[in-house]
Amino acid sequence: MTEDNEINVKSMIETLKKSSVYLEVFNEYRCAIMEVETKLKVLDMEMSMDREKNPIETIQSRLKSPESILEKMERKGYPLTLESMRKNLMDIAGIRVICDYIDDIYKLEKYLSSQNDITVLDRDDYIKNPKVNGYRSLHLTVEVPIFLTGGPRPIPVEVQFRTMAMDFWASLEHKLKYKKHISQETDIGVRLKKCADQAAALDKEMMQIRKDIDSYMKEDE
Ligand code: 0O2
Repeated sequence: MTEDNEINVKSMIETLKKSSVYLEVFNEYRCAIMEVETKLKVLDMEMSMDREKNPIETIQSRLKSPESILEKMERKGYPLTLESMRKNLMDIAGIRVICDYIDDIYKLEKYLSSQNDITVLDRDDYIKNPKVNGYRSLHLTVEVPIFLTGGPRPIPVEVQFRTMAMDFWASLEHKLKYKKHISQETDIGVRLKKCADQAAALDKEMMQIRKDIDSYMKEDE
């Protein structure tokens, strides 16, 4: 890309950010994030009654930036129109749910997916099937209606469920490898994968310790 083109794209993005269409569309995705976040917080509160401990450690949300939207649409070869963005990009609204234990992830997924107004569009279980680099998370794309003055509008939201150990690894790996093309076969790739496997072993052991403590407490009652 020449410098001229770069300036063009940047100014186009800046103009777009100020347009009413942009604000309207992005507000819809913001509302969808609020809807799903509320559902997760309600589940977290209810599930905490059983165990005296909330299953969710933190919830983070983000709207994909226009720069990142443009990059993804160009990379995937999608037409650069609003209609195509709505149809093809499922991760404009993104929520990351950090849980204590792996079994909490699957419970939350089950309770969220079974709600009447939620439609699961896609599911990638990178916990049962980690990526070759060791990345683990459960990705769920759900569609949720937002209720506007003109009626309901279904909006997709990508929800990533992770444990704290998975998040620790993914956050550092993202920072370490960001914009660097480090192949999986290199020493760095192999060592990062080893760290991901160690984090997974830690998750498994912590969950087992929690289960052992639970059964010990039951025996004691
Ligand atoms: P951001 O800012 O988090 O959105 P894509 O990769 O986006 O072209 P797809 O199918 O949506 O296509 O990708 P995928 O791999 O199912 O999920 C993409 C998101 O998952 C990434 O978003 C990351 O948040 C996370 N992710 C996936 N793989 C890895 C990985 O190997 N390492 C880390 N650290 N995170 C991963 P983006 O696009 O990075 O940006």
